[in-house]
Amino acid sequence: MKLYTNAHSRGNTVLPLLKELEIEDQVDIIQVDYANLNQPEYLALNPMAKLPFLVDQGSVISETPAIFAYLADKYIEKGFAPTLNDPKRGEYLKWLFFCHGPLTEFMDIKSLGVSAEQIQEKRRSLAFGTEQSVYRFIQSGLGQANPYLLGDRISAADLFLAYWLIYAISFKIVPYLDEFKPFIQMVQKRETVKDIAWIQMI
Ligand SMILES: N[C@@H](CCC(=O)N[C@@H](CS)C(=O)NCC(=O)O)C(=O)O
Repeated sequence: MKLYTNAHSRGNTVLPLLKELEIEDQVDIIQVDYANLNQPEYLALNPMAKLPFLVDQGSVISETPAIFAYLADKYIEKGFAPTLNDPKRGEYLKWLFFCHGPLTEFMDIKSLGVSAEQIQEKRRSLAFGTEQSVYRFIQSGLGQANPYLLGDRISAADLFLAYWLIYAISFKIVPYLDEFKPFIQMVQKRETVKDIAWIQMI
């Protein structure tokens, strides 16, 4: 497999997953400058001209949560994804999709400086609804976490949510609410991320 990424890209979130799955030796890391993403060789792989993307046996997997889901399924024996017939799988997918959908939209809208009044006015068509509903959803999920989102085993969804929260909190898009702390601190203590500066920066 080849993972196309660079030091500034959200491809950084995939690197600890490779460690967690113990597959670092099976993935070549290809460094690509953002400035080169519009070259034909990269556009042929990802017409979005974005990083990261993973290539496995001729298939191109772009979109970070798709890479998470793909790798966790490919190495399902490592326990980072519930199996197909596990009822927890629906909740697992819910968290991956929530982070990539409503949470990402919310963060983009906030970082663009859209006012609370505009958000309120457009809330029915915005995927995240309101700021309050985003926090309520995460607080409720973490309130039921035991200690991970799906119970006593960590999954790729925990890693993905933790990265998004750490990123959003460090950029002051989201406040570091008390309800987030035990979960984030638990993920920060994992051996695979202890040397990753941006994950430890809050
Ligand atoms: N939806 C994509 C977004 C990827 C994305 O926005 N990547 C940024 C880096 S974090 C990028 O490649 N930016 C380079 C550019 O737009 O020139 C995902 O989740 O993987």
